[in-house]
Amino acid sequence: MGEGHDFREIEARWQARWEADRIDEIDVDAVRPEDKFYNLVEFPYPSAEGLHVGHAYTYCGADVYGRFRRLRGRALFQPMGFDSFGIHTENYALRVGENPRTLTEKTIANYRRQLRRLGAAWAWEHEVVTSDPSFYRWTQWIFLQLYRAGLAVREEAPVVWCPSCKTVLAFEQLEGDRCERCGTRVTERVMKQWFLRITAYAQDLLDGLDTLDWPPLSKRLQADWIGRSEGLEADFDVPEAGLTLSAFTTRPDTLFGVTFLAVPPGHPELGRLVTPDREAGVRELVQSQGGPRVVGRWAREPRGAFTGTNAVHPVTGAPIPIFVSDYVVAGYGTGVVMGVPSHDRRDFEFARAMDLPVVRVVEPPRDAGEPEEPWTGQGTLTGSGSFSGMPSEEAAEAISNQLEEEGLGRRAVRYRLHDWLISRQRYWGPPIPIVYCDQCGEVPVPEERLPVLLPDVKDFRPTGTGESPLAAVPEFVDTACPNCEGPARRETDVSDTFLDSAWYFLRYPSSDVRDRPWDPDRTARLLPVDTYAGGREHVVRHHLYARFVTRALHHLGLVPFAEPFPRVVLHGLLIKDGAKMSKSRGNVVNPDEYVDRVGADVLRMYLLFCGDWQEGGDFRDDGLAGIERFAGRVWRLVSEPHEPGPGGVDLRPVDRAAAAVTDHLERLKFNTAISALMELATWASRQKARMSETEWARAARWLVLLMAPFAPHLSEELWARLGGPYSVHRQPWPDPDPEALRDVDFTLVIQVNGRVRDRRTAPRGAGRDQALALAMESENVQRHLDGQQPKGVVFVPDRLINLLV
Ligand code: ANZ
Ligand code: ZN
Repeated sequence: MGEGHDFREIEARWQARWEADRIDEIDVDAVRPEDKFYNLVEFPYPSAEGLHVGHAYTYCGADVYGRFRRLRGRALFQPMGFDSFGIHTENYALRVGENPRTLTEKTIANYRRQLRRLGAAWAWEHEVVTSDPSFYRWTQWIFLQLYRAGLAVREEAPVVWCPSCKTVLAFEQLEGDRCERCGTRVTERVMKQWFLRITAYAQDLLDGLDTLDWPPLSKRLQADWIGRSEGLEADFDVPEAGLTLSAFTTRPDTLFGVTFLAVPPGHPELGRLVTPDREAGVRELVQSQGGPRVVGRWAREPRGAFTGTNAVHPVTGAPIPIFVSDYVVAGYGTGVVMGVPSHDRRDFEFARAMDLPVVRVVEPPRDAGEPEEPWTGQGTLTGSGSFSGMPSEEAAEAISNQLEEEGLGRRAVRYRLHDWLISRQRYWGPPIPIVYCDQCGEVPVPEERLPVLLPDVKDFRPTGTGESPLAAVPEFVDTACPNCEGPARRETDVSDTFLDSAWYFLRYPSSDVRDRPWDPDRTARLLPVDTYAGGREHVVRHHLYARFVTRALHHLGLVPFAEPFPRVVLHGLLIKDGAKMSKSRGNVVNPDEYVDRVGADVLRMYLLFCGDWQEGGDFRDDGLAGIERFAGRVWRLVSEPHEPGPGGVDLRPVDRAAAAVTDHLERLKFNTAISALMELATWASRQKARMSETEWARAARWLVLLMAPFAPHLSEELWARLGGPYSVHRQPWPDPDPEALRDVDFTLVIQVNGRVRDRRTAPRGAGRDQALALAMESENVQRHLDGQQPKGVVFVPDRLINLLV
């Protein structure tokens, strides 16, 4: 019993009532598209430790926002589910020696319980579980649609292999040269694998970013990951070997500075390039290096060996020695580098190591940099024949034109993005629905025979042989060809978990539909998602994959929109007592424990009060105690009887608080919204005794309504005690009287070039000139203007002024 209110009893009672009344469900067959608010949050993978407070942090922020939208008139659809397939779940099952299927059932049950206790408005009737056949049947179906469209292909390629997880990985699942799941340093293998052709959508995915309301950082990270480069493919003849090597360069202006070519150890023409006397040296390099390099992001000292063969420079005709080097990435550009040591750092290091000449062909604008160092910027050309004297940009155009005219090169666009490798040699995932027949070759499983069920097996340990454990299950592998009924073998790899999460949001509205992945009418009513809330770690993985799958389905006419998440909001990192939370530090906040101790309402409010949600917060138990006291204060204030006073109380502070809370919520500033609620509660307790019955009714009701998104249980209880109609969560949001908001002070935010430099109190309705005058008075602003006059002024009435210099 914390300060007089029995939160345990109250929270349990209202949760039961809401569930019985289906208050958080909507009619997905009737909701109007303009009314709905699809509030998506990242669904968790159910781990054994239970719900992480990081998830609770995401969910509380998203839920408060969703509830706010509902109180403002939208039909909230806020589903929840479980990303229960995948290596993470399986690795845990291996550790504890339990079958992932039974383990998953248990962990999900625990998560459901924990998620319910948070008091969020989950639409549980639309739950999805990715490891359930009713879900993965459609993951397999999507694979087949992509397969038919030529977007799922099986290819032999050098791939990244995790020796500990014993499976291949996608590039997005690397952190540097380590497996993102287990931290082991990865190696490479050449294997026949399934790829999804995300690269076919590289440009579309890049262009689509412009249409999205996403944090700028997310957009930038995705754009960098896609990595578009424009440049030139320059052809270098190799008469000695009877072939031509094309090199992709983003700096055609440096063509005259080329002093070598380099190819990766796995280059297909290596056999023809290496002369007999050089074979030993090249072999040594290739072997010590361990095969082809597909990952260009690994930092390592460049090493190399001369092939014994020269190419011919396309313009000067000079002989250019060809090297094999492990700094060249097999899968990027043309897989051939034209080495310009004077203007590229890696080429420079390589040339040093190999004792190759460094010829400067671009003069820096000023005498910048050490002559010993490569100059990687632009400048004026020198030693470049008729192009000497031209600025870099102009020379790049002129050289590209000349090579194109002479048929010695062509302009080209390249992307860093690789195709998405989805095969996993593991057990716990959806089997890839393909059959191999001696007669018919690769045959897709017919849609009506889906799902290809994941069999129950005793031994689900990864084998490390390059085959999934399913390969050892004859009842699974041996099958009849869907085409000719002859003997055939099933594909034994399962697909990447990220394929499950690339479409789960399409399934939520149709989670109960049996005969198709999604109902078109429901999809048109509910999608795309209105707001997607999550952490920052998914930007190049999950968000990119989901965008790709949605786009591909859109092109196939299967969904009516190209972008699944027009708006994404990201929260910052939650820390504990100033330190990062980690198991080893033993400072991980367990949401369950806190719900037990202080209740969901207090935990929710504190999570959102301990910092700016979008920036991150610091969870401290003493801070939590402050919120506990606040909840107790509100409880006593509203639940204790009111003896009507003389009346005549100026109620404008109530309207102003409503306006402030609304404004903060619109901008996801939960912490300042809670501060405004605290101020309102303090004011109301001071005035309570003076208020008339009607005055008190208005003040108390508005306070409770404004608190409803944050503290749903407490508010429901107090609302009922005030005699309000059930439910507080279905009331209209307080609409402040504009008269009450006039002539009141507000805090003017003063920025210089978009950064906050000061704040001043100003009367509401103050004009641009008045705001500018206030801004110019500020010492700190003057310091940042550094004597300059602002070139431009952005003025947002009643909020901010931004001076641009
Ligand atoms: C000559 C040159 C001179 C380059 C210079 C740069 C600076 P981005 O911008 O990331 O697209 N390159 C091309 N293919 C490569 C491969 N397979 N492995 C490793 N490096 C490769 O990078 C394009 C630049 O990366 C290309 O432009 C090429 O080096 C190198 F002063 O060509 B450059
Ligand atoms: Zn066949």
